[in-house]
Amino acid sequence: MRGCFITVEGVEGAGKSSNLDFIHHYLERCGKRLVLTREPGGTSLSEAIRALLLDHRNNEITDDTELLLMFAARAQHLAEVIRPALEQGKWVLCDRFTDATYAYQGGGRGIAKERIATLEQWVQQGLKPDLTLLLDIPVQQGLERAGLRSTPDRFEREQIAFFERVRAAYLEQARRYPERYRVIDASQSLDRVQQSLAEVLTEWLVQR
Ligand code: Z5A
Repeated sequence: MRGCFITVEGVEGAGKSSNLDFIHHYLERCGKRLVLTREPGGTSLSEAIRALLLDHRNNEITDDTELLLMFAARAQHLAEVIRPALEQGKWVLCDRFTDATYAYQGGGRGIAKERIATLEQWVQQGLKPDLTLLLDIPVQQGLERAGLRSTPDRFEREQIAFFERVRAAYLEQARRYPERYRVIDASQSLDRVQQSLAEVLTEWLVQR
């Protein structure tokens, strides 16, 4: 039987890194074998593309180039890691996926959704996450949390208006796909966020 594909999304400072281990261990305690991976990245080629995308010195990257690099990294990641794992019945837990493209390149950069959808169809051929956990936080609060980091990457140098558009695009995706999206209030304390995640995961596991 094909494994399940779970993605975790959120704006800057939402706490994805802080919660991925929790989600991973929670699902393992429920008896699931998991592959933990991330986007952009997850293979050596895709990690090299990630380095190009995040390097703050690459400020000549155009919006279209950024979009195509995201999907180039994704195509390789799907072929090498995600599809083989799912076909072997493993579950895949991925830190960001195509919803991030709709949010950052669509909402943030203003690229038309139809253009992203064309690439999504081409590269994914219908494969979509079974569950997307959106860690939602007001942009200002997220940026204050993330501000504790040392060297900002190419995305982290964007202005607050960019991240407001990213958050709005995520929430629009959540409204559009209620069957696979679960929105978690990430403005709470870490304990409360993890309690919410446990509740959502338990309910989702029972329903499927
Ligand atoms: N990107 C894109 O544009 N298009 C795409 O298609 C894809 C990605 C796939 C890299 O992603 C960039 O790629 C990303 C979007 C773009 N750029 N941005 N921005 P990434 O996922 O690797 O980068 P990230 O957003 O910086 O993720 P992160 O490292 O997981 O950060 P985070 O969500 O901000 O989480 P955190 O490091 O766990 O939390 C930040 C701080 O808050 C940290 O000090 C924590 O201790 C603290 N924290 C966390 N939770 C709490 C709570 N509940 N209370 C108090 N403090 C907390």
